[in-house]
Amino acid sequence: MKEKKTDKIYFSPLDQIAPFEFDENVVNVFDDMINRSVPFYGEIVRRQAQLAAHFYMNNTVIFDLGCSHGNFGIALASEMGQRDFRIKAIDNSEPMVIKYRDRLSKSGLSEKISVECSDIRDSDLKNASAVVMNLTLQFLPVADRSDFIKRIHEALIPGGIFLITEKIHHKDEFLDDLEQVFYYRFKKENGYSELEISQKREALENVLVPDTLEQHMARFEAAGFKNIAIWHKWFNFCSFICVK
Ligand code: GEK
Repeated sequence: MKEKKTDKIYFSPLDQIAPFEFDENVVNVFDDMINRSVPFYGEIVRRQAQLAAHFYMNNTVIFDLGCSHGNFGIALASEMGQRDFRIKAIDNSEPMVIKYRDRLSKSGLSEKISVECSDIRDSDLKNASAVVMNLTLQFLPVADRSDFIKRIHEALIPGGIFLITEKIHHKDEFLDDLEQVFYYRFKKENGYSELEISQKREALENVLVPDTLEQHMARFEAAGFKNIAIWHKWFNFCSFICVK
């Protein structure tokens, strides 16, 4: 039976907390970490796979930017069944990419899904009927974000969709604090201790930099998206759909 690996990375007190990285330790416990840290993660990925399957056009590509070890790609493949499709998945963490390729070869999907190990900012984006970017824009330098969203808009065919999920912060300080309180409550309910929560928070400081909902909306509009909607929101997590 496959052993379920539990995230214990910040379980013991650490003398020094290094900036968070998607290294081998994280990759080994990634599914446990993301499911216990992102509310409705499974639901979000499943609905995005259904949306991407709905909008996919023959002879186009679906991009998964910051794909990690491929939960979206695997969900999309199951949604597509016998239909042909192409995904180009990109991540700059080598251990993530190795694990994703291993999953693909075990499930016979290597022809349909290609995985590139590179910075998404250096990637060649074009001919896309769907672009998915979950919990990844937040790791790019703030100064690069608007141009990158513009490139995504340019890469989409007319009628194509951009699906993005981000951790956000509220522009109102009082409500921002309230969202944090409920977020840490969620993590505690999922078995993380106060120490784990605070050490992880320190590791993510200046690494994961969230925007407000309004900043995201303004950026999507400036890039040229015509129809923009929030299709899922839970306190400080938000999933958008933008149609070109
Ligand atoms: C999921 N989307 O399972 N270029 C390429 N990859 C990057 C970059 C970059 N500049 N910056 C970060 N990454 C996935 C979850 S995780 C989110 C995404 C999280 C990659 C990084 O290596 C990691 O795999 C991913 O973006 C973010 O739906 O764990 O908080």
